[in-house]
Order: sequence, then structure tokens, then C-alpha cells
Amino acid sequence: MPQQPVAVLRGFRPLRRVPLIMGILNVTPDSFSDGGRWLDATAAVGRGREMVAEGAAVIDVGGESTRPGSRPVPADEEIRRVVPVIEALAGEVRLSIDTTKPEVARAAVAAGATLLNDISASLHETAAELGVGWVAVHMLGSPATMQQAPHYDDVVAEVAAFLAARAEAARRAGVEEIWIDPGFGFGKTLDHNLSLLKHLDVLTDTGVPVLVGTSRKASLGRLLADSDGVPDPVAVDDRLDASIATEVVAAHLGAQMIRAHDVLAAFQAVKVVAA
Ligand code: HH2
Repeated sequence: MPQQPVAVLRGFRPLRRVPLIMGILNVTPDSFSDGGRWLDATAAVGRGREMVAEGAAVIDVGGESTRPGSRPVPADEEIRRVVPVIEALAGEVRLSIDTTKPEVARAAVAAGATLLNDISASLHETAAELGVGWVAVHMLGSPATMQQAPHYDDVVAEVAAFLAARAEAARRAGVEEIWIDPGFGFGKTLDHNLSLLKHLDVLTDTGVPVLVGTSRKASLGRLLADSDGVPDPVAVDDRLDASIATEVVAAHLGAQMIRAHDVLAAFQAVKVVAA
């Protein structure tokens, strides 16, 4: 019997460089994975240093959860959470600030952050004014509502067109370092997320460096539940192998930065992919 053709990953080519690892540091009580663990500034700084030792090139400090259904945090509270942590780590590693608020971005940059990680994809003018890098993340709707029946006619084409337009707006505003991120889980079903990952080369082919954040996300829990007949999604802490699988595919298809909770595992995985 003739063998079935083996499906191969599209876009196989040597990596331009080993992707950087962005370590996630949520200084929040309610983040979906590490909520409450690093709310104390001393604990957060310790975790930041640990991730640097594990291979993180950037530490992404966040003071507001954006998990589905999360509630906004006032700017002054967000600043109170993130600034001491950024000040303590500045000079040891590159820091990014995960925020959608210009006043939080300004305070974080004054404390030492040099990258704005922006799930609203709207802070390009703030990034230009502050002279820092900017990550545009695609999101459909807002965290409060984004997982209520998200719909696209062609998720890959729509996300790519949106991000290309945001990158162009940022370039015109004078931002010198621009990243794009398809925003896994931000107004996307499992199928949307899988399509975006499978066709990540559509984004990497734009020439704008791509950041990918799949770490421990809900769709991985659902995918595993569906595949082994277990009715409940696999728990957040049991999604490491699934996260690494997606990060390997992302690196393979040209992502230049991976946002991860499990820094050492991600760092080792992308090194092997690059080799
Ligand atoms: N995902 C989250 C937050 N920020 N930034 C980028 N660029 N890409 C992402 O995929 C992304 C992001 C959500 O994850 P997390 O920070 O772990 O959780 P929470 O929002 O609950 O704090």
C-alpha cells in the first residue's frame, strides 16, 4: 500500500537567529497562570533574576491581568505594582512593560523599561515620544468580552493585515523598533489559534519581527482535553510540554521572540531548533 504523504511544516528554512526569550513576570493578584505569586516586589525581583539566569533576554513586567473576563486596574495601582520591580531589575536585563495605558508606559520607561508590550496595539505614539520599542498585539474586542464567540472570515489574512497596518502607522510615527504579535487567545477560538500558528510564516514574511505568546494558554488545555477524551481542560500547570511544542513551531516558522513563563525550557527548545 502506498504511504500517505507526510504533512511537513511549511516554510522550513534556516533560522536567521536564535529567538529571544521574553520571561513573563506578572505583578498581579489575578493573572491566569502566575497570579498572586509575584505580587510582592521582592519575590517578583527574585523571579526576574531567576529568569535571567535561565536565559531570558527580556523580562516582561505586567501589573494588570488581561485574561478573558479580567477587570481593568486603575493606572496608579498598575504603576505602584510595576515600577519598584522595574527599578530593581533595570541595568540587569532588558525590561518591557505589558500595559495599554500611556501613563503606565511613561512611568515604566522612567523606571528603566525600553519596550512597550501593548495588547491594545494603540500606543505607538507613546512609544515614539518615549523613544522605546513597541510590540503591537492583535486582539478582537477587549479582555472582558473577547472570548464571546469571536468570528473572522479569514483569521490569518485579517490578523496579518491589521498588524501590517499598525506597524506602518508606528513607522510613520517614528518608532524605530517594531514587533508584531498575533495575540494567541485574544479573541480567538482554538481553531483560530491553530491557524495563526500554522501560518505564522505569513507574519514572519512581512519582515517585521514576530513575537509569539502561547505559554500555558487556555487553548492548549482545551486541545489536550479534546485529544485524550478527558472532558476538562488540562490544568494551567500541566501545559508545559504543549507550550514548548507551540514555541518550537513558532521558532521554526521564524518568530524572533517567544514570551514564556517556563524560560529555561523555552530557551533550551529554541536553541535546539536553531541548531
Ligand atoms: N499574553 C498575555 C499578556 N500579554 N503580550 C504579548 N505580546 N503576547 C501575548 O500573547 C500576551 C501578552 C496573557 O498572558 P499572561 O500575561 O500570562 O496572563 P495575564 O494576562 O492573566 O496576566
